[in-house]
Amino acid sequence: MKRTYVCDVKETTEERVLVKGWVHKIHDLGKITFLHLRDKTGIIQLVVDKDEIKDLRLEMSVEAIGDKVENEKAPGGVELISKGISVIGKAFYDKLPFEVNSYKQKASLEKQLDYRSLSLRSPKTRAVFKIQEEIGDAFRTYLKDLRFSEIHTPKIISSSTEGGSEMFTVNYFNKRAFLSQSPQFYKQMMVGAGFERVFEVGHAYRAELHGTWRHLSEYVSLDVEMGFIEDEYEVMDLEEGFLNYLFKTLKEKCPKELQMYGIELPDKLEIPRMPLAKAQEILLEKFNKKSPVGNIDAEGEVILSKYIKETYDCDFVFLTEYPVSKRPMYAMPDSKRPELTKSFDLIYKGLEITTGGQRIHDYDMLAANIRKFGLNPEDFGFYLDSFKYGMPPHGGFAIGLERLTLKILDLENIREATLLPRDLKRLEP
Ligand code: AMO
Repeated sequence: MKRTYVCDVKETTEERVLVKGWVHKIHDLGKITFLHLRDKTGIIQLVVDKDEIKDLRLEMSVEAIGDKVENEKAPGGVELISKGISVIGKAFYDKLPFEVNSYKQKASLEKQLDYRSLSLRSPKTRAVFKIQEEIGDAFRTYLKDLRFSEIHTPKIISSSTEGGSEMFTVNYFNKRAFLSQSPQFYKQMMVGAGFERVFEVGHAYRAELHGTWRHLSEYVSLDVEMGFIEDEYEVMDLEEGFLNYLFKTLKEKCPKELQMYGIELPDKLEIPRMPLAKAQEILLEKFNKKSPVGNIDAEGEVILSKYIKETYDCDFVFLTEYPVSKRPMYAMPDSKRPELTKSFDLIYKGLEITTGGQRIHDYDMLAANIRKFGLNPEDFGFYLDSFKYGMPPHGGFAIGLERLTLKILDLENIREATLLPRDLKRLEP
C-alpha cells in the first residue's frame, strides 16, 4: 500500500489509507482512545483500541492503516479508524527531555537547542524553518527573474573583506587562512567577470565575541551585487522590490505558519529613506538619545524604528549617507560630500538586517582608498586586479537570513531562527 501524507488524507479518494509518522499524543478518554500521528505535513487523529497503544510511547515512529471518516471535531476535519499500527522506529529514552506536543514550548531555548532533533519536531518550531526556506526560494526566484546569476564562492579565504578582527583562522596546509566573513570581494569580482548581476545564498563567519540575541558566529548571508548602476538608490529599490515580493509569497505559501506566530504582513511596503545624520538628530531631539559617531547603537535602532512606525506606518527604514570613517574601504564616497559614502543600512523592527551601497569601481581610486585606510594594496592582489579591466559602476547588499526570519516572526533570539546555531558557547549539535 502506498503511503498517504497526512495533509492529503482528506482529499484522497481512497477509503483506506496508510499513514506514517510519529506518535504526537495519546488521549485515553476511557470509552474511546485517540492517537494523534504527526508527519511532515500535519497531524491526524486515529481512533484506536486500547490494546493497540499499550506498547506505544510518545515520539516513536509508527505506520498505521485506517479507514477514513469525516469528523468535524478532529484536527483537519477527518479521522482514521485504526486497522493496525506498527512501530517502525523504537524509543530509547527514559523520559522525554520536554514535551513536543504542547503548543507552548516550555523548555528553555538552551535545552531546545541541546535536543534539536526533538525540538524541531514541534510544528510551531519547524514553522520557523518553513518560512526560512521560502525566504531563500523567494530570493532566488525574484533575482533570477531579473537576470541575476547564482554563484557559489569559496569560504576558505586568504584575507579579510570587512576589516576588523572578527575572523576565524584556519590551518590551511600549514598556511594561515580564514573563514569568509562575506562574499564581498568575490561578488564584486563576478560583476566585473561578465556576470553583471549575481547573488549568493551562503554561509558567513564572524568570530563574534558578544553572545547577544542577534549575533551568531556562523550565519547565512543573502548577498546581491549588480553592475551598471546609477547610484545606491537603485540598489535600495532592488531590495525593496524583493521584500515586497517576499511578503506576497509568504502570505500565499505560509498562511498557517504566519498564523501560528500571529503575524500579519503588510500588503505593500514603501520604505522611508533617511540620512543617518537625520536619524541621529531625531533620536537626540525627540528622545534625548545620543548616538555614537557615524552610527546608531542597538537601543537607537529600536527607538528609531518605533518612531518610523508611528510616523510612516512602516516596519523598515533605510539609513543612508554613512560616513567614510565607519564604512569598509570599498564603499564609494559621495563626490559632492567626500566625507560621506553612498552606502546604507536597512533597519527592520529595531534591528539592522542589511548593509549595502555603491562600491568604488575605479582601480586608482580603490588602491588609493586602501592606502588611506592604512592597508597595503599588495595584500589585496586578486581583488584589485579585477578592477583593471573595465569594472562597471556597481553596488549590492547583504541580508542576514536568520535576522530577517527573526523579525518576520517577532522571535526574541536569533538562535530560534537558526537550525543549528554556532556562537561563543555553542559548537554542538
Ligand atoms: P555586514 O557586515 O553589515 O555587511 O553584514 C550584512 C548583514 O549580515 C548580517 N550579519 C549577521 N547576522 C548574524 N550574526 C552576525 N554575527 C552577523 N553579522 C552580520 C546582518 C547584517 O546586516 N559585505 C557587506 C554587505 C554588502 O555591503 O553587500 C556585509 O557583510 O543582517
